[in-house]
Amino acid sequence: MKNVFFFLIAIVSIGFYSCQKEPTASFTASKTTATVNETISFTNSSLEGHSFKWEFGDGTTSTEENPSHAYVSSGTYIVKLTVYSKKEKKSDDATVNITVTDLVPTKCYLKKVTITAMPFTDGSGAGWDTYNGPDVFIEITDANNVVYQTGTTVSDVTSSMLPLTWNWSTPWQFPSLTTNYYVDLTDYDTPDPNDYIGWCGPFKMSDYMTTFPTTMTKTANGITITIEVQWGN
Ligand SMILES: [Ca+2]
Ligand SMILES: [Ca+2]
Repeated sequence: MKNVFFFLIAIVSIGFYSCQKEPTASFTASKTTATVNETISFTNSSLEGHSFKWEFGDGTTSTEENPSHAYVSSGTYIVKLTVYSKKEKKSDDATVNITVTDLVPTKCYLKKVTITAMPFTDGSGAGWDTYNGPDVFIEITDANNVVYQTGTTVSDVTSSMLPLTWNWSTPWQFPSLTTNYYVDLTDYDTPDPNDYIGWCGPFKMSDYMTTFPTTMTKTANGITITIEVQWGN
């Protein structure tokens, strides 16, 4: 009698067990390397899954069967899918590593030009303005003297007024990343004649496209200029 009882328990257990099929977790990602904010789709290929829990490795989760996700910062993330049987009696999980990199900038914008040094006399030792300091304005030019941008004039500049800054409230996009741009300084006085003080540069953005700095400094013709840029796409 005792044996029959245990036999019945065993039958019931096997019956119950066989109702609870073992889930097997598996999935694929549309890409395992992505850039920031790029959407990655996940395709669930799990077997006998009744419900799903996705952990994207950045603190976010989903219970969708086939979710998609985008990462807001670079890094390596482990995506974990946990698959549950009915009533979550059994589970299995699978993981995939996703590497997220920052988007490489393809555009550059000028935000600010700062003059930290400039000559106050010409080659003959004469001042730019007979009466007082030079009235300085800047132009962004190229090697062919095409003028792309012109900064407002700062009157009667003296050395104690340095550094002089020009800001672009709307950053100006460099039309080409491989062109040498220059900052030209001119003294614009009346009635004293206008004088070309000199150029500083060149600034060629492609020279900076491995480290993507936001400031670059050049010295030429006694002029030292720092430009501030913004990278974008
Ligand atoms: Ca002058
Ligand atoms: Ca002046």
